[in-house]
Amino acid sequence: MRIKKIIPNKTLASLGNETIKAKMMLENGISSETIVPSGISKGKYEIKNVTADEAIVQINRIKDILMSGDWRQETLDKRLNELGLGGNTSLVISASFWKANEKINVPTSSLKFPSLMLLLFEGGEHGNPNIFIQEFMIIERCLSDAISDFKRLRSYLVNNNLESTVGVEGGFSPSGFNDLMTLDTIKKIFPQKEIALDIAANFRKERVINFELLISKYNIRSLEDPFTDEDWEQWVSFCSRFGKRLMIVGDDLTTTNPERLGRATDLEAINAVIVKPNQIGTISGALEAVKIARSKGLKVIVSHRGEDNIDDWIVDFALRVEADFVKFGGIERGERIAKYNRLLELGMK
Ligand code: 2PG
Ligand code: MG
Repeated sequence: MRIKKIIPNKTLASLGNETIKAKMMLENGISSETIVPSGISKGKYEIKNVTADEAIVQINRIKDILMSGDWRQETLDKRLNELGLGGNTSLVISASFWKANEKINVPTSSLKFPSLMLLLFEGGEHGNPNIFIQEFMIIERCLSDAISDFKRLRSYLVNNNLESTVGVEGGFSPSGFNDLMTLDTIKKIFPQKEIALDIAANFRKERVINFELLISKYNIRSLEDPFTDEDWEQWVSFCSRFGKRLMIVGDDLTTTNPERLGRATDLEAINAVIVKPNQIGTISGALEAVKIARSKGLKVIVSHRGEDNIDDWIVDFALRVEADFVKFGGIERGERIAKYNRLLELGMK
């Protein structure tokens, strides 16, 4: 498939920073417009981004190469990797091509919807720093439950004169709260729901969490990045002890990077993985990570980023790879709502 046109531009993302967007037209007349997100609590093994201005310069510089080839997703992505571009530059091209070819046109009954890791509270780099854990989520099987649970939590906070401001991903982040108060609140309001936490340990190295205590006291099903990305020994011994009961999820540990993921699975350090295409810079790289994860029996969680935007292609990506879970934030803030709206549009109940 030939690319007929690509027009780069910049746009503002959810925290007011510029990000790259591109319009692409293929030879068959199908066109797409794509915006890429960026992380806040980024893993150090993620591909590096360039500024939106530099990304525009890079795209304009390689336009002739892009328009002279007859591409499949893999051949395009391979070429993008060889060109040494910023991760955001290569992803906006890769995802535009993917979107033009793979975006789901009509909802069909064969779509398999993932469970939602619905963000209720956030702290760390994303919200009130007295809350040490970055993300407090509950697992929802259907969207309508997620919507009503999120509203219920807001009403609880408002009725109890607690602050209902939200953090960067639309989770509540009351200034008087700490980790245990947050978990107690979730337990009180949603006693039946399974809890998923993103510890994002890279960003709070000085604070040690007693995971055994947490697991015994709360209905925890999933722990993401409980240790730093260098702490392989702890990951391995934790996974051998708790891997049968819990999902132990690599994110900053694995950064959607096939090599890091291969190491993590060989060592049996994780039993689930976060997939974020912008950590690796191409759709093929992310698909490769999903393939490795599947071959090792890992659960796949497709995720948005801390600084996101109104584009919703990550939803289609999650459905195409039949993700087991997705993380799209709270049901607040336009850029998060955009993802939930896409799920609604595709027929998720
Ligand atoms: C994470 C993500 C998304 P960020 O750590 O899982 O929630 O955050 O994009 O800031 O890395
Ligand atoms: Mg994470």
